[in-house]
Amino acid sequence: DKVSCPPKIKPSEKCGVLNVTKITEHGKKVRKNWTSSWTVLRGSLLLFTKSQGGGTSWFGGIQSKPEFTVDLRGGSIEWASKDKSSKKHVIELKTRQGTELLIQSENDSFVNDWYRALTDTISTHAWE
Ligand code: I3S
Repeated sequence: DKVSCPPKIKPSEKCGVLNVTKITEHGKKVRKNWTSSWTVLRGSLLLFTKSQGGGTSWFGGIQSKPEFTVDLRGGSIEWASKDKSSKKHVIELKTRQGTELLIQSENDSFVNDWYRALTDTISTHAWE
């Protein structure tokens, strides 16, 4: 699970490979599509790029062209209930824009770190 962050990442940013799927987009339910994504937390933004070659190599794509980005300002997170996914360690993230994501990893301490980082980010930017 030890993967290094891309060279251009700043110390204030957090990155890692997570399994991600949208479940709702603009308030409408969408079909799940779990993908392994390079994820970078940058300020109040969470950026995702599809990881390549099994998720341990870095291709620099996220710096220039993230596959999608969500703004955490005004969002909320919680641990997903069992009916949301059969997977373990699943975070449910809801954005103010009406996008809902599930974020998961088999590594529970890794997911706990992300949960904490996302919670901190949401509360830090609560009044923006
Ligand atoms: O919530 P669901 O519909 O049971 O989610 C599962 C499906 O999306 C399934 O895909 P298809 O129904 O397109 O074959 C995925 O392969 C599963 O991973 C989804 O469930 P989990 O429990 O893994 O989130």
